[in-house]
Amino acid sequence: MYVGKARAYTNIALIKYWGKKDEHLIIPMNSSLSLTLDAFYTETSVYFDETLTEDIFFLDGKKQDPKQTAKISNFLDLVRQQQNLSLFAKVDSRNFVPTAAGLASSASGLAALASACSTALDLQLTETELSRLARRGSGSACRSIFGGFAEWQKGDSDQNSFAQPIPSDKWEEELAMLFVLVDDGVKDISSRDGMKRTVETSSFYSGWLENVEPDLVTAKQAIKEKDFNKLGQVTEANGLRMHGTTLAAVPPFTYWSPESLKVMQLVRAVRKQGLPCYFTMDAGPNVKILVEKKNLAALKNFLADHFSEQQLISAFAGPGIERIPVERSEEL
Ligand code: 2P0
Repeated sequence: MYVGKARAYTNIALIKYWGKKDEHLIIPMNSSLSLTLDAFYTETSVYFDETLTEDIFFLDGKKQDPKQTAKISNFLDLVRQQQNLSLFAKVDSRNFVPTAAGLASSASGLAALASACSTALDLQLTETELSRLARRGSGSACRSIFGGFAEWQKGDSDQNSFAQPIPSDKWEEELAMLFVLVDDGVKDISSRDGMKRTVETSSFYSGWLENVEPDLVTAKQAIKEKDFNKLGQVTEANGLRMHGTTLAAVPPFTYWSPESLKVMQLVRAVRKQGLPCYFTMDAGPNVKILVEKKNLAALKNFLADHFSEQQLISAFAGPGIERIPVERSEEL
């Protein structure tokens, strides 16, 4: 039996990944930039074992059906193929999120799985190689190999599409991200399907591509200069543009709910009062607000009139991938 275990933290993109050039290899249409957070993470153990007759996937202690297991199995197939290995595996994955808020992320999940496989099979991968491997499971997972700010350089092949840390002089330690949970339901359109439909049908997609590389340059400059407003403005604008592309898709769709719009308006209102903060959203209705740590309490106070304590979850910059020793009692 070969065993490995790892913990990976989720990341939120400030400059979004939206669209694939190669769906099989998961080569993106554009580069992206993210902040890895401490509040949400996944721990995954993998056991490759000769007694297994199929892959088995447990999520939070519950055995998953074949459809849910397929994404995991596809990733294991890739590892098996690369290593010339024929053993099936049991994957035991646990999402650590502060509430049952539908915030489980494929970024932390697939990054943890990639690292657990690498440990189990003693692959001795560099961080770059691990990022490339995680990318094949889920694009955004390649950024969760690193703590703090990371940039996924799109590249144009399996070899040169991976994330790397952005030097920041630890500026991220002064920042926070406040999650405003407005909905915990399962999303109608997965990000994978949403980005595919947008690339294939949205007449706004070319506008997205025109702007995203300049946005990335601005974001990196802001990090270098530790300019919070510059980083916030480009984060908010980039996120809005990503969501704009979905409105022109055929058929059109949106991840926004009325509550998401309410949060956006509140962010603008509090900003007008002199508290700098900026929102971003991903493939769902929850809103994330980038704010300086020193202003987090005031922001929460402002939002407390509109949302319950459980709906407001604070996150701070988190670490990169962590290997975890497997306890003997945990073995298969
Ligand atoms: C991001 N998202 O940059 C963007 C913004 C969602 C919106 O990466 O198909 O789960 O597995 O590569 O990584 C979510 O997409 O998609 C995502 P796949 P993934 O964070």
